[in-house]
Amino acid sequence: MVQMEVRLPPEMEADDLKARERARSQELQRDGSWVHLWRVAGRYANVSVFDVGSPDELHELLSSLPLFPYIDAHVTALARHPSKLDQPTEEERRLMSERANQLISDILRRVHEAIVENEVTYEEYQAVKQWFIDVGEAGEWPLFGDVYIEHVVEKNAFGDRAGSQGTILGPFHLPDAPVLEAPYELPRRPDEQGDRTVVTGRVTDTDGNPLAGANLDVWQADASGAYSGFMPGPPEGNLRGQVRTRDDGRYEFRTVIPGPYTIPLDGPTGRLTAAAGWSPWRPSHIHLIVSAEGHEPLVTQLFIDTSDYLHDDVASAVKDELIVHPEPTGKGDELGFSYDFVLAPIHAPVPVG
Ligand code: MBD
Ligand code: FE
Repeated sequence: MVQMEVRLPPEMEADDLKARERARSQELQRDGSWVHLWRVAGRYANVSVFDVGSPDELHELLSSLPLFPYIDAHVTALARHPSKLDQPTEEERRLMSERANQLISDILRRVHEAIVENEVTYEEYQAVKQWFIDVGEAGEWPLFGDVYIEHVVEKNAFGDRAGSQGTILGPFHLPDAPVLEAPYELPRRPDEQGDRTVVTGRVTDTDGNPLAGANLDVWQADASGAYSGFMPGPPEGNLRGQVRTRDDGRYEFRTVIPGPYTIPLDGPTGRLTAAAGWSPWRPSHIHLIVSAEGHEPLVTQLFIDTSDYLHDDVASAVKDELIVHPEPTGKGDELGFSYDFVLAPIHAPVPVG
C-alpha cells in the first residue's frame, strides 16, 4: 500500500506531465500491477495498492511514473490476513494450482497432438485464430460451449446420479423468471403460434415421497424456435416462468409446443457447423430446472417426440428417457403430456483433491 502526496512547484505548468502520468497509471492498472487507486478527499494525494513481487519491483514501478520527482511516497507492506472471509488457504491454493496445471497441460497436449497428426498448416492456424476473435465479437462463446462441450460435462458429472435424467442447461436460461400463480400458464402473446398443451406430473424424492412446493423453472423457444430475451420477435419474459408443485407433489402448467431451434447460421458457430457439414438443428424441447429444498436441483429438457432432429441434435443432449408424447386431451384442440421428476438427495460437497 502506498500513500502518495504530490507536491508540484506552485508556478509550474504541469498539464503535459499530468496527462503522461494518467496514461502510465492506466497502463499499470490494466496490466494488473496497480490494483487499487483512491483519491484522498480534498488533497492532491492518493492511496494505492500495488501487486508486486519485491520492494525493488515496487521502486522500479514508482520511479517509472512521470510525476515521480514530485511524489512523496509512504510505503506500507501488506500481508494476507488469516481472518479474511472467502480466502483460500495455502493448501487450497496449492490444490487449485495443481488442478489448473493438470487440466491446461492435458488440453493443450491434446490440441498439439491433433495439430501434428493432421499436419495443420499455418493458414489453418491463422483462420482458427480469426474464428476465435469472431466468436468473441459475436458473443457466441456460451452458445459454442453449450452446443459442443456441455453435454460431456453433464453426462460425466451426473451420469450415475439417482433420480430423473438431466441434460444440458444451454445458453438461454434467465434467472429470476417470474413466479407464476395457479392455474399456471407460461406468459405468451395473445396470438402465440404453436399447439396449446398442458404439462402435468409429480415431483418426488427417490423413495417416492411427494415434494410439496417444489419449483419448476421453465423456459422454451416459441413455435419459430426463438427464445425471448435473446432473439428479436418474442417480447421480454415470453414463455418463461416458475411453477410450484401442490401438497401432493403434483404440478400442472399450460404452454405451447415449441418449434425446433437452429443455431444462427450466419454466426461463427453456424459457420463452423456448416464447414464440417453438420446439421445446425436442435429438436423441439422445453427446458426445466426442478428444485426442492434438501435435493439436488435437476437441470433438464423434455423433447417432443414428433419433432425432427431427435436423433441428430447439434448439442448431443437428447436422452431417450426425456422424450415425451403429447396427445389430445379431448378439451378442444389442447394437447397434453405428463412427466414425473425424481430428485436425488443433496450430496455433501466433497473437498477438492
Ligand atoms: C438451445 O436452445 C439449447 O437448448 C442449447 C443447449 C444450445 C443452443 C440452443
Ligand atoms: Fe434450448
